[in-house]
Amino acid sequence: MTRVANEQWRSKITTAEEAASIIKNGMNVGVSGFTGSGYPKAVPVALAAQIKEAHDRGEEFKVGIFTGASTAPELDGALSEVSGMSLRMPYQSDPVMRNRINDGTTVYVDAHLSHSGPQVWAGHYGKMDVAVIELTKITEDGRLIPSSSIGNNVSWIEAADKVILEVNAWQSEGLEGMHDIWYGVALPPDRTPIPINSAGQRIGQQYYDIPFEKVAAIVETDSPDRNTPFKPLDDDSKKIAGYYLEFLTNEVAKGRLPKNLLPLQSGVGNIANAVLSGLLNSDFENLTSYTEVIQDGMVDLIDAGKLVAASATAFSLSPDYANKMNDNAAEYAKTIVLRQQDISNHPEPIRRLGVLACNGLIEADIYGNVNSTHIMGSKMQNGIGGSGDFTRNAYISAFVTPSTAKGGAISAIVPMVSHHDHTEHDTHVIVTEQGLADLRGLGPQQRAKVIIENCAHPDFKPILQDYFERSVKSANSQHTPHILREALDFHIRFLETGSMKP
Ligand code: 0RQ
Repeated sequence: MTRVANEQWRSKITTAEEAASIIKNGMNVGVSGFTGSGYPKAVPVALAAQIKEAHDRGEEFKVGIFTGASTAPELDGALSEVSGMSLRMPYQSDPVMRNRINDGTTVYVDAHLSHSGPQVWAGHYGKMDVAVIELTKITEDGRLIPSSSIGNNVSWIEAADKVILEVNAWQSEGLEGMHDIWYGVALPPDRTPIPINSAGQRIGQQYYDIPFEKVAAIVETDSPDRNTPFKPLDDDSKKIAGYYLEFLTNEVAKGRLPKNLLPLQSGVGNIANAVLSGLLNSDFENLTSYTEVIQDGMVDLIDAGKLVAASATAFSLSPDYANKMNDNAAEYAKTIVLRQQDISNHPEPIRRLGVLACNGLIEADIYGNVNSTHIMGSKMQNGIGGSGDFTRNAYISAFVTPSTAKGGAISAIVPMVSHHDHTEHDTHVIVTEQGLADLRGLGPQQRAKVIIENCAHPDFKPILQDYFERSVKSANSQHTPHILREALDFHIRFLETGSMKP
């Protein structure tokens, strides 16, 4: 049965190729999609084919692509394969896309996720020509039901001249009712307070408002989201999760956190999932979450009755969990609220609710500055994503990482970060499999001692200690001691020898 149940909207149904042909060289295109969910499955592939044909004829054809966050091989992968993107923002994690960014084919604007929609809407990137948005269905009475992510869709629909809709029959009809679209978002000077006082509070409506005339085409699809399986939890992830949960337990014991904690935010990757698994086996109850993605571990916590409200903008599930979500979406909608990303990641509710943030990093320095994006100060990995939105505004901001990378050749704790995403001011806790450094209330030199002592790998502890002690005695020893000529020696050594070890 068709998912476009309304007669009037049915008149707009066409093929992916027809719809893609609306998009021309030089256009800015806003697409749905966030961490591999809710992205359009057919139009970008058709567009990539048309770009390739144009390139084969020797014609210029590149577009600017704006998303919620990372997408999938059918979008970032397909368009990167044909070198079809002039610009990409605000977050990606696709290997082919990453190569295009690093070889200079595509300009990448690595923006905070909460800023990205409003900035485009306000015209900071010029005009948005077309939005391509995935839906679950169009109801008989013409309501447009979002799919497995909302991301920047509301901003793209508002900003674009024309909208192409993909209606994906793979998405569960049970998703209807899970979304919360707040049309109170405005640009300055017309902004008003966001009336969210608890993680699960609904403040808006369950469907998009899109003027009928603005929709240029509707394409029907039936394709799964890109759902990547999580690696089985390794010992280091379990240790890191253990230290973090012990820290939270102590905070409760000291009366600094309520018994059911505060709303949890959990970044991408295995360690975040290990923390969620740890919570499952803990005594914590009545937990809530104010975050950007719903991961497997959260579904388990909901099933166990431990997570009672979860706010996000998208799913980031393994294939098994995506199927489970699809089968039981209507039931999960009692606990999960999907919001637009300028609300899920907005500093205002994050501060008001007192979110406990937990994010990954590439490297941290001995003073607590964090690099989340660049390998050896130069190569883009993914992007800052929502990590800045949450760490800057969290009640307690933790970073979690293994203490080494590349089989032990690289220390994740370095004298000075080679690229800067989060400053010392926003880093309250660092956790590695070696231990936890609670940096709250400490000055720079105290922080250095506790980070090296508790978090650095034994292979690197002596050389970090040596650097710090010599910095303290050096001519440049003031509030935050550094020997600037040596501060990046660890990185230089790795680039020259393949190891940070001397
Ligand atoms: O490279 O795959 O070539 O081996 O970096 O490392 O260990 O797989 O890291 O999946 O935990 O992600 C910061 C990238 C960590 C992630 C980051 C190499 C390592 C590997 C990836 P290979 P892992 P994880 C809200 C939160 C920003 C967005 C964010 C991220 C590759 O957490 O993207 O936080 N964060 N969003 O070998 C050189 C080092 C290295 C290193 C790791 N010190 N030096 N290479 N690597 N450490 C959620 C969203 O925004 C959706």
